[in-house]
Amino acid sequence: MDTRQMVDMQNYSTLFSLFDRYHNFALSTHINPDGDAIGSELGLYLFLTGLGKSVKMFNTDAVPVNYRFLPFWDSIESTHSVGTYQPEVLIVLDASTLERIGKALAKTLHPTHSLINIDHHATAEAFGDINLIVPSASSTSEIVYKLIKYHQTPIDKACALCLYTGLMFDTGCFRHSNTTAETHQIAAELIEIGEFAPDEVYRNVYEHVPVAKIHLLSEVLRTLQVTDDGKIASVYVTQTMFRKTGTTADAVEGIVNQIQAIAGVEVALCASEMMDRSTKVSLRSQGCVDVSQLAAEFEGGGHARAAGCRITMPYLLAIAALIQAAQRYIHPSPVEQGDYQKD
Ligand SMILES: [Mn+2]
Repeated sequence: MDTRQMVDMQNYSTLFSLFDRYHNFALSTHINPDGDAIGSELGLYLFLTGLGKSVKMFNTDAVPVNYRFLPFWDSIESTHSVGTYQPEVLIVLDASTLERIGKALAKTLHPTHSLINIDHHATAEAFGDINLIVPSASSTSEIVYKLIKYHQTPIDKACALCLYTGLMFDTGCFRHSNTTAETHQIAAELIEIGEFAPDEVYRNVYEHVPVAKIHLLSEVLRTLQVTDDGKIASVYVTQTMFRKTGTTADAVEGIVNQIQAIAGVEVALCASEMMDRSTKVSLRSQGCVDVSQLAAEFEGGGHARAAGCRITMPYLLAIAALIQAAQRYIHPSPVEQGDYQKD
């Protein structure tokens, strides 16, 4: 075991002592849950129930249809189900702030003893009593995988499928820069244990696209604009488009990745007009610009290559502000360049 593993081991051990001490656990994850959110939540649920714990899961938003092939997805309850229930330990997964689980849920769900935060976002806040934040991990599912390994508990079939799904999703099917030899090794082990067909997992997650989403995509692609230097591409989605195509905000997921694929584009952004006329923005980078910094300028966060923020401006103004800010990262002024070289 190397030094890094020793340090990890100590962090995980603090959690294990809570697993020994308490019996009632609740799990939650971020709003608009994605594959890693659901995968890590169900994976940890299966591990803890396997230890004989009483575990409840509460999410603000329903499990997206394409993750309903995962075991126990229908055990995830809504905010309304919390009532007066109080777990001894609340574990929040894949959420960089506590509010990311949803404001109402964050106000309703309180542990009597300990709040644990498990996350891999570089901008994660240490809002827990115990914070297992591992920015080097590809996904929260990978952290949960390691947690179970360090605990020396065998991973069961159902758990392997959930964690694999999270790992696959957050690495963009093993093509993003967070994909390493280790990610592939973990994936291989999970496939062996889970005895599932990886191509079926892929199809379940990505190839059940409702036709309404493709109609929305065609509307959105018509709004494509690329800056003169070819480095910033943007699209937007309006409430009118949602109404016209019969879709909701969750149909926007993935569109920004298509914009990012344009040759020469460094920063891609997809802006969604929200009901309250504020703008939700997804940002992607090819690597030169750290979009988590760009998002942070607008009180958002995320990863260097994938981030997001919400701006209280109409979408066209929000896009203009973001493009202006992004230009500074792509073409730093001589002063900023000087500062940069000093570091
Ligand atoms: Mn994640």
